[in-house]
Amino acid sequence: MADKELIYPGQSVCILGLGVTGKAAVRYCLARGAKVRVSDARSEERFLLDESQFIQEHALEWEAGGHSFDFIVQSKVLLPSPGVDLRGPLYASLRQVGVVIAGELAVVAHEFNVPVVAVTGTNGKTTVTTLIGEVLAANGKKVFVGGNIGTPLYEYCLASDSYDVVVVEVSSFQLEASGDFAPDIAILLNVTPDHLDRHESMAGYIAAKEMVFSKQSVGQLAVINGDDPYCGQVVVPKGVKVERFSTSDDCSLQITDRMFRLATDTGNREDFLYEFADSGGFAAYNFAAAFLALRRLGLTQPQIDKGFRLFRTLPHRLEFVAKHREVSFVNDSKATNTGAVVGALEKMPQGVVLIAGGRGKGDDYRLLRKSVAEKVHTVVLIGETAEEIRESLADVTVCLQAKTMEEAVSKAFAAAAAGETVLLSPACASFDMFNSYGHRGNVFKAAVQELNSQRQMHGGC
Ligand code: UMA
Repeated sequence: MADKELIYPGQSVCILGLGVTGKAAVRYCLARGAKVRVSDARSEERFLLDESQFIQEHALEWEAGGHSFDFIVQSKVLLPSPGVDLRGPLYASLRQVGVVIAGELAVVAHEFNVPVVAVTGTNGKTTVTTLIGEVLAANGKKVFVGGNIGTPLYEYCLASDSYDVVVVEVSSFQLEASGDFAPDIAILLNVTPDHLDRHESMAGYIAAKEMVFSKQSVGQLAVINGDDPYCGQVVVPKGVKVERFSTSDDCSLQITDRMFRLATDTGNREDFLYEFADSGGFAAYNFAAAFLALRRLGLTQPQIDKGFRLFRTLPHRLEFVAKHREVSFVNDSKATNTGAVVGALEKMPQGVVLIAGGRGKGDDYRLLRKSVAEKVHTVVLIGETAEEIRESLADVTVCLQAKTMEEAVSKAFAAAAAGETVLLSPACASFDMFNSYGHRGNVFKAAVQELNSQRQMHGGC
């Protein structure tokens, strides 16, 4: 069955999970005339407390406290939220009796009549999605920016406005059930271990990432990091144009010190200065990927240059917070995997006190050993993974433990000497102690400010 026919008047649909995606899915399906029921894993009491108004407003049939075969099987189509892990016997049984399981990308795949840019990768997705959106907007384009960044694509379908371009951040969870979704430009920024509790292995994680290209065809573009070994394993369908960005000279865009060297049709190189971008590290790769997409969308070099210069980096990504008694505090709460922490430490001078830990995602913390041994003299561990990280790092650095972020900041500050940096770069998700990485970063920033006011009260300088 083509994805096009999935949701239509009278179709019976069950939506799994009533979070951000689930609520948008309800409104999308009702707007398309489907019959909708909802199943959520939250306890019945919690679910009613949080959602009774939404349920009443949309007159939904529902179950809570888990997902049951008998409830779901009354629908022909099942729309899971990205957080739902589709392994397991329930989903196998539902498939066996003919229930179609489709993620958001599969459902909306046929809804686009403007160019779609999809951005994926382990780190930098939100930055590159935002960057492309902002450069387009700065050049007068009406852009819908959505996906994993926070606004479901269902909202694009429901919007009364018309747009020139859609830019969507896509996660491996969303790609797992992406059906016929075929972006005109698909970007793969990098792949390092993440979400291995869900994808089981690196092979499973890469296979999910590869889905961003799998339905592309002739005339569409794949933009891929040419320096990343895992990205090198990805297969792109025949006929799809591939443009790679890397530091070597045999790719579409060569990253050199402060310059992008672009391959042209004549075989020569055209240079583009990027002095405005935070050079080195991930930043140059992020700008390079965005550059190739923007060029493909028809923007000229001066137009791209203008947009890049206006761009300001997002919070919680190596965000400088404050300096107290010659100790710098940096908030990198968005670093929820080891690859991101390694990238952050690469940019740090010697003498780092690292605050790390949280909810694990199957990552192997031994991947931090080299960078930590080089730059970090003390790690302050928080959250559920504290012991696991300690076991991975105890012989290369001093490991301390803290129960709260406030305690972690206080211990880190005490361990840091003048001229050193306290870096929050957790390598883990935040949900064991906080609502989101943003919440975690804000609590860190507040604790740093509190430290300052306490010192002022006690007459510190
Ligand atoms: N639920 C179930 N059954 C389950 C799992 C969850 O019923 O097996 C229910 C929960 O009780 C809750 C709802 O589902 O009611 C939550 O759904 P969800 O976890 O899919 O989250 P949403 O609120 O729909 O948000 C999702 C993305 N979340 C995840 O992928 C976990 C958001 O990305 C995204 O912004 C939003 O859709 C819009 O696209 C967040 C994220 O952490 C920021 N993403 C991961 C990442 O970036 O690393 C992939």
